[in-house]
Amino acid sequence: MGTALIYDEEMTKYKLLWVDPACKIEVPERLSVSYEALVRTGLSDRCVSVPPREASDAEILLVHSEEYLEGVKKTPHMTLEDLKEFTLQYGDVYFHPNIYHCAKLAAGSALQLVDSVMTGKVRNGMALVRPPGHHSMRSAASGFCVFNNVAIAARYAKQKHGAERVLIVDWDIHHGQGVQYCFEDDPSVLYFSWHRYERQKFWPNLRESDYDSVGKGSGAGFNVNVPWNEVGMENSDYLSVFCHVLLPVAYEFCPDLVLVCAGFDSAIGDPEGEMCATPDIFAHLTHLLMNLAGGKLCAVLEGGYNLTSLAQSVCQTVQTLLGDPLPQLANLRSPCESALESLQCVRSVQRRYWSILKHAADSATTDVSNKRIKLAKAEEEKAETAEDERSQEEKVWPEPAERLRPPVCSASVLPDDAACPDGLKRLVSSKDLGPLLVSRIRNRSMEDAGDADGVATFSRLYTLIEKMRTNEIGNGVALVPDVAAAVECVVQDLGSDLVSRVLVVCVGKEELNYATADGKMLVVQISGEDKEEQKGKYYIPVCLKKGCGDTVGFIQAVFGLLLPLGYEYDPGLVLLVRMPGSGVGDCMWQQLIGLLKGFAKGHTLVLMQTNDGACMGPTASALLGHPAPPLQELLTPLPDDGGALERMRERLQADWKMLQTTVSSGNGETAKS
Ligand code: SS9
Ligand code: ZN
Repeated sequence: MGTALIYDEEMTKYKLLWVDPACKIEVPERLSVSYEALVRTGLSDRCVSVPPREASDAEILLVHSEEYLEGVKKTPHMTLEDLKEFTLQYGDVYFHPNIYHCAKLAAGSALQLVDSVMTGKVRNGMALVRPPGHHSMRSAASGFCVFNNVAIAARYAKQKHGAERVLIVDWDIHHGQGVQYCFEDDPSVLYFSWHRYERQKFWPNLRESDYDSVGKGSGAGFNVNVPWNEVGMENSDYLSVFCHVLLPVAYEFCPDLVLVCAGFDSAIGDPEGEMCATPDIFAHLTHLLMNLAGGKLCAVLEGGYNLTSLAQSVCQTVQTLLGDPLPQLANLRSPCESALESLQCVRSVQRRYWSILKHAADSATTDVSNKRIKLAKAEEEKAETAEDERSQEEKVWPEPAERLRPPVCSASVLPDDAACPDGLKRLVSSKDLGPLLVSRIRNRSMEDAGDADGVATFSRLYTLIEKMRTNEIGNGVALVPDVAAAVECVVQDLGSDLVSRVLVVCVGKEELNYATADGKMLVVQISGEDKEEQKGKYYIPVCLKKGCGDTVGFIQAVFGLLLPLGYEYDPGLVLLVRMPGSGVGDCMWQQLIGLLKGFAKGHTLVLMQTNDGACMGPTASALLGHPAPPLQELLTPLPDDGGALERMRERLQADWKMLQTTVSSGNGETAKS
């Protein structure tokens, strides 16, 4: 389906013409180094190149006032002195004779991208633009921004393409107050922003950037702010907010289009953000949004002021849009106390508006306010001492690892009479397993499988896993006569020789006949039955009282439990098991496959029962990387069965830190060091 890339050298042709320490970081090279990195890595060649255009007056007026537009229109003819004076009425922004032209191209680029995606010319895309947009307001420039590119694009998508719901994800490290103001009372546009805040001490120092600004009137709940009250946030902090706030809310919102205010000043090395998330985190943030809205995602550049970190982050984003395997995020730490406090506050205020967060802890009934005061004190002390230390040391980080596409994307292991779906490579030949393995496999109970058949299937499975390990094959699906026996065989006899950690995701009820205590595998089982007790750290049964067809419950389990566990466990292989009669719907199943591709560099093996072949089509499609259809049902959520899942998450937090969503009950002195 393709990925659009929009870039034009013209947008490098304006710069700061006088001395202004606040603006000196916003340089033309931001755009040229980003583009050159895409060219150098061959990524730009793989994209569909779409030219920008100028946004029209009418389009700019979708967001801005006539007076403001008329004012900006005069800037190309101004003298240097006039430009300086015009600039003075706004904060942290500069004008240049060519910036009006570039601002029209920047907004027009966002519109070209929306057109390309909404008409189905491409699946998704990115626009590299200057000036950025998210700070500019109806009648004011701000923070290097002239026109609000993404806000204009959202109104345009509604008006021109009939989008009913637009999600804006602002992962820039600054609060896009311009976007917030634009859609504050509008329930059709959900604005999410995380931002460096430091209890209002960080620019733009607004009270309304805090977590309790949730939108107004009918727009209440459609503005989600996550303030960072400390610098140094890491990958785990970002992922926690995605898993525990943004994604559940976004899935419940069910957008027709996702727009990303893609600022990379939230990455390590940035002089503004001073955060520690590595450029490969943007691969995961992008991936996690790519199955919303049927895959329709437009990323528009905002900030990013460390040229190295910026270029790497842009490449990670575009490479993910193109569908390449995700980088492994090894050694995730726990989210820090300050991040947990923000998380807890956001969840507690948003739970009123989103039924999927209904069971989140209510901060009013816990001791978070006391904790806040202590934390704030600790943060302040840390900020003081850190100030001088930081100015001396330059951050260094390794270049992101190469993300190699396997020669074969998806393969299948099928009985001879089953058809192989288009695009999958059928594995026929297989290696000799050797007598020991053959006898181990024969000893397993496989009553309905003929002996020779069974061994042949498993030797093909072995080949498949081996080829995934060596990255000759990306992922695969196998139809087996007895799923339960096959799982046992794979985890005990086949997988364990080849990969050190296997994440087993079991949908539907299965009797577990193997030990999980050694951590070589982590089993998460989502089913409608409630017999099994949790057995230790590595066997986690999740019971949905209404079964796997309960979309809200399933989504809660996936984002609240499965994804954070997966990120913390960092498997080398994902084994997705579909038990017969699991009751999971096709859309949910495809979403699950899509999301699990974020682990183990995309190496997922799906096991299904021979007579469950009807879902082969949807499975193959998801494995090949096609976007999953949206989960419309979430718009009208069923009342769910209470806080059982929340209680389970709470219990597991001692073992799995990525499940935490509240501050610990100790004192506030343990914030990130
Ligand atoms: C420099 C202060 C700059 C404005 C930042 C705008 C970023 C837009 N120390 N403040 S993404
Ligand atoms: Zn920014």
